[in-house]
Amino acid sequence: MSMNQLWFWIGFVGMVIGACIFGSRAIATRRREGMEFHLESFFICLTAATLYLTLATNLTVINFKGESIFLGRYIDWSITTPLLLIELGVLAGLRLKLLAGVVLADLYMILTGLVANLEAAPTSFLWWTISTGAFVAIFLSLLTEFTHSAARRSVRVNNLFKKMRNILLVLWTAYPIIWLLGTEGFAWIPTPIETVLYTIVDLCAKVGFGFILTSADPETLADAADPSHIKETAESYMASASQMRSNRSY
Ligand code: RET
Repeated sequence: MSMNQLWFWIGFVGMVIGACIFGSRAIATRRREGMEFHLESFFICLTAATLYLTLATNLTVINFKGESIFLGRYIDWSITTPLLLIELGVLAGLRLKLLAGVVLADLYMILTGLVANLEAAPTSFLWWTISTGAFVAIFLSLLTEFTHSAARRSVRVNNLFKKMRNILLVLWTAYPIIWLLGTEGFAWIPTPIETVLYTIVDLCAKVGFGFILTSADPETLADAADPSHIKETAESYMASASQMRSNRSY
């Protein structure tokens, strides 16, 4: 078994463990508000486990112009990264339209990242830059719109949001850096090491992130998930924005 394959199996087992933890938490909290966080974390790990299995068994490792492309990784990301952003959006009580915009930017980031992977240098660096542009837009929206919206929620929900936002920002930043260091970028690290790094960050961003989120105090999660709260947060945020506009002197 190659080092790549071994790490795909490790990724698979880690994600299955995550799915079991969050699945059982979702069942245990099924009659309580806030169970959606457990359920979403379960589906994130289930999706990743499934795609790691297809990578480990070579189904989604494709040969393109003589190079191995790990397509399964991109299929996984295009499903799980929107789900992770939706989790944060619900915590922040973000307006649905804004959340939809961020999810679209995220899909654009993953798809152009795949193109960067398929292309040869130097064009691949152009696509990396385009994909990183979308990443920067997401990064900034988390620090601005998400953060302003979360500031209108209860102190405990806001604190949980800030913790999860910071973890997400740090972990996600690792991806474009690994790409640059890896074989598709400057080739400073060999492909197997790149696979090890992606697998470790993936496990932290899905199992670790989900574990911290779903271990939060159940009252805070119930508060965060309350749909009337989310609506109120969005409305008060919009109202203050229009107030700011009418106060502005030209
Ligand atoms: C690529 C390469 C091109 C530039 C950028 C990338 C970003 C990828 C990211 C992936 C996040 C994945 C997560 C997975 C599961 O938990 C496509 C590597 C910006 C941010 C969080």
